[in-house]
Parts: sequence; structure tokens; C-alpha cells
Amino acid sequence: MATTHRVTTPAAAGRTLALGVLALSLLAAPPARAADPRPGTGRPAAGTTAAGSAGALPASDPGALLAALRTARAQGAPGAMARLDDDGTVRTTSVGVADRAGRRPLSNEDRFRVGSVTKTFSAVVLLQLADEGRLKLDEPVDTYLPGLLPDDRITVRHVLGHRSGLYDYTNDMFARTVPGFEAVRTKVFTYRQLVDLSLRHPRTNAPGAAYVYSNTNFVVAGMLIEKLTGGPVAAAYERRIIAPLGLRDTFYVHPGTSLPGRYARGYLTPDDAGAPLVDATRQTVSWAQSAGAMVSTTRDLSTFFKAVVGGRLTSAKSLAQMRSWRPAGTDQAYGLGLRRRELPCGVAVFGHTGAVQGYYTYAFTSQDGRRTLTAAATTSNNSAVLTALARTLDAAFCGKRAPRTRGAAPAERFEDVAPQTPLTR
Ligand code: REY
Repeated sequence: MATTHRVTTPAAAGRTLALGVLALSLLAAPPARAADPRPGTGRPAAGTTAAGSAGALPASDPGALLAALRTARAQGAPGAMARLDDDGTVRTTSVGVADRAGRRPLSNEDRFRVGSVTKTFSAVVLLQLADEGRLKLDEPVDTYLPGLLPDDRITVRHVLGHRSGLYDYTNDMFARTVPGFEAVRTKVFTYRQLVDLSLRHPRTNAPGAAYVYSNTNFVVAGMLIEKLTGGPVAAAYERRIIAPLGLRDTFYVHPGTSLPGRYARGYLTPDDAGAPLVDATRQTVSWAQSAGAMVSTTRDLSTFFKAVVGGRLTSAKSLAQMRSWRPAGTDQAYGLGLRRRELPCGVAVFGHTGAVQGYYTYAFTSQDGRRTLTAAATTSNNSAVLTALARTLDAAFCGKRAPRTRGAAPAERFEDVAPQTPLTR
């Protein structure tokens, strides 16, 4: 059974809401930042116009969106959902269950683990610190965390762009999916322990020489946040992003193991075909922390990415840094904690993907933030589900517009939610 809800609000109401969020953001800004002029605040990002690109986007295709969610379910996800925010019109769609035992239908009100979408939150905090003159992107990490890394040429920018060469320790941790997960499900790691796991391996590349996605980078990002703010990352996310944007369903949960309030359970797909799904909902996510331990909803992630690309969380200069793209796989590029995907119809979208045991997430927005799609499925380690979920982006941003022709064979897509860990299906 599928549920689709459509709420149409006049575009003007949407703008009032955006202004409300802006006002709230300014009111709730910490004193240091309230005094700090942020030229990009509340204005369109550099390179966009007030009209933005949403007007130029093809109409979305709700039927294709529902079909993509149904395919994710048919491929093994107990539940799949999506929220499309299109210039004041909201459409939420969900299929399947939030809990396999209780058979409660999944809804977009359900919170879930967003995995690496957490990385964008971490990057935003560091860019705000750069705006406040407390951090320089091209400064070595060693300046702020002396002796942590063995190469003092690794800069903050390299870390935020996955170009440090720091090996991803999760490659070893999750080489065997279910035993790997069960070994860390209730573990509590320090950041330093995670960095040490990475440093047992040689660097994958010289600093700045190549893009190689690695969780280690955003563990270092978390250490930088804690060093520079003098408090836990949770407090920085709360004070700088969650409270100003009024994200009521967004939490950084670590080392607790439960999701607060109403949530969807997540089910890990074992490597052995036919083996039963493993309920992975309860875990510390200590293996990821500032690289992946956030909980949210489709609504809050849409609000967040709209605010990111709208320049409401950082200065325009910092947003331009987040959008300094390097190639990162077929039709993809990575900036600083932000991914750019070019969809088959040629439309570019901005956001992040997430994969944590039991959950896959896609959260992307158009360049001007006027159209946003957040989709999640309640299983992971299942590439067929991941691929099906990616089709929600095509449905949302390309609609029925034909793919651009690329020559004889369709381009192979490469998802680097967990790049070196083999996807089994
Ligand atoms: C780790 C593997 C995924 C998860 C990862 N997630 O790095 C970060 C992200 C936070 O990008 C696991 N896969 C799965 C395996 C494969 O265990 N052997 O799919 O749940 O979001």
C-alpha cells in the first residue's frame, strides 16, 4: 500500500516561511555570529538569480517517484519514502512498513538514521568557524590538532573534500557485513581510536592529489569542531544549525543507541543471499560519529539543504568554497561536505547521500533550493535498493524529460556511500 499526501501552499506562503526561518536564524544566532556580518545570509547563492533554476526545471513525475519507491521495496527494503518540496508544494510518499514486527505503515513523519548526510552538518559548522576567523581552510590540520596526522601537508580543505589520502577504516571494519556490524553495534570509540585505525594503513594518495571518499576525514572534522568550539559536536550542531533552522526532528545521537520519538526501524541486508534481514536500529554509530551519527526526517533534511544552498548558514564566500567541485565518479563531483550530481536529463542537484546499517538516504536540492527531494529506504547493503532510490531524484528533478544521449551505452553510475566496501547485490 502506498500513501501519498500533497499539501499545496501558495508560493508566497513558502516565502513567508523562508523569511520566518531566516528571522529565527538571525534571532537564534550565537552572539559572536550575530555580530559577524554574513554577506550570503538570506540571499541567493553566488551564481544563482532570484528567479533561480526551479522555473527551468522540468515538471516532476509523481508516478515515477512512487514507482521508484515500490521498486526499492520489491528489491528488499521493508519501507521507502520520499518528500518532494517544490516551490511551496509538498508531496510526501511512502511505501511499506516502519516496523516489520508491528506492521506499522512507514510515514515521512518517521525519523531515521541519515548516515553520511551528517558530513554536510559537520562541514557547515567548520565553514561557520572559518567565517568567524577561527579556522583557515588551507591551514594544515596539524595547526589545530598538533601531531594527530603523520603528514602536516594535509589541510582542512583536503579533509572536507575527501582529498587527504587518509584511509577509510570502515573498509576493514565492515569487510564482513553482519559480523562487522555486530562487533561495533554497542562499541564506543574515541575519535582518536578511529583515526589510529586509519593510520595503520598507508595513505591512499598524497595530500590534495586525488578524491577518495573516506569516513576518516569527517572524524577529523569532528575533532576540529570539538577543538575549536571547546565543546561536543552535538552542541555545535544544535546551536549553529538545528536550533536556528527549527529542525524539530534532528538529533545527533551518540553514544546512545536509540532514536528519539517516532522512528522507522532499519534492517541490514546480510551478504549471504536469502539470509534474514538484521534489525540494525539500535546501535551507537560510534564508528561514524561526526561522519554519520545524525537522526532526522525527510522534512528536516529538505529544510537543511535548502538553507545550505540558500546561503542561510554560511557566508556566500564559504558557500562558494563548499561548491568548489572536484570530479568524484561518473556524473558526480564533491565540494566541501557537499556533493553535486548531474542527473540523466542534465539537471544538476546538490546534497549528500547516506548509508548506515539499515538505512539509505538521498537528500538533494536544486541550485536555488526551490525544489528539494529527500528519500530514504529502511535497508542497506543492497545495491538494487540504492539504485532504485536514486531514481527518485530522476523522477523529482527530470520528470518525463528524456535523458541526454551519451553515445551507445548508458553511463555506469557509481555510488560512493561506502566506496571500498563491496556492495553485494
Ligand atoms: C559503511 C558500511 C557505510 C555499511 C559507510 N557509511 O561508510 C557512511 C556513509 C557513514 O557514507 C554497510 N555495508 C551497510 C557493509 C558492506 O557492511 N560490507 O551497507 O549498511 O553514509
